[in-house]
Amino acid sequence: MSVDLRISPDQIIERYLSMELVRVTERAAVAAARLRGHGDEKAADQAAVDAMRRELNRLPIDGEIVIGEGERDEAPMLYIGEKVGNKQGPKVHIAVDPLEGTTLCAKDMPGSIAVMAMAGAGQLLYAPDVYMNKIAIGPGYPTGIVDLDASAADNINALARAKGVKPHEINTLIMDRPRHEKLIAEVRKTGASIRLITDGDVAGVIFCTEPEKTGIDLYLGIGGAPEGVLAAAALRCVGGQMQGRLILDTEEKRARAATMGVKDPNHKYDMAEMASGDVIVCATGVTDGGMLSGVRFGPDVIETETIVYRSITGTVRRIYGEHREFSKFQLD
Ligand code: VTB
Repeated sequence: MSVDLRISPDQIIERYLSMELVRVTERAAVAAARLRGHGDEKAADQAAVDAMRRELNRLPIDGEIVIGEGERDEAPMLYIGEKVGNKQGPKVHIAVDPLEGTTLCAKDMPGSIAVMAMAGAGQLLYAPDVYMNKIAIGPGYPTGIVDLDASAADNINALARAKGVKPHEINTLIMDRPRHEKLIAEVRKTGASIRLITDGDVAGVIFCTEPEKTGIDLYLGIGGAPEGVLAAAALRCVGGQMQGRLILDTEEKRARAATMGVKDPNHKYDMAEMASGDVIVCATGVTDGGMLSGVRFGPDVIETETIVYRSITGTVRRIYGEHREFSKFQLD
């Protein structure tokens, strides 16, 4: 009996590539985790970048990095615009953060991950490496219930009403940065709680998708734009709402953004403008965190935990890997 294993072109990204992406973030996570707790952010990041790039270049794709380690002149690898893959496959755009939370990894603190997103060409925002002001909530709320341009108090009150709770029962997540002093004071006035995180706002935004589990209803504040696009891609897969605005506060940044196709420097991007079409997002834990367990190194087995999101079906898969052939990680 012969079995027809052909996959229709529109299913190539998901059916064929999602497992390949798992390998990519697994490799990056294991490489970074080897340097976990060694106090060297740069080395851990470099290890993750090398491993991720190596794996990406094996994939049957004609890929281009649209969110990466930086712009061409500042990042030798996985820079924005770099072509990856063996060129024998679909044209795809890729957003990567080989080690999201380098400091968390260097200090062996919770929450560092290796993360990437893949979509058809033109479906992920081509964003420069600048800051982004972001707001995000999980699924189940009317569209537009929160807005980046509304005050924190208005957003918290609207969300509380929609959730049927008091404002002090709303839990927010904000990055612990001096730039958020005013925002934090505003949120405190409403009575809402704040989880302050030191790094890792991709996961911070994703936490909003499962408030019962994570305790987080609302993400607020300014983080990296690359992390914003990756988070928007994940949120698109499981539902939720997100808006982001690039912070282009100098002529130089506006010019850089313009070369990447940003027409209006003040544009408020919604989730679908940051990630559209059939998107796959894949993340592997480096250190233990609320979303994923970190890599475990045993004498004979390396264990990994990876989450894979797909936008068209909303499927979320958790993949626990037990790796027995260490040579594939090229650790020495
Ligand atoms: C974040 C966070 C990262 O950078 O977006 C943040 O997700 C923003 O920049 O883990 P600052 O650190 O300058 O505030 C990280 O903390 C590190 O890349």
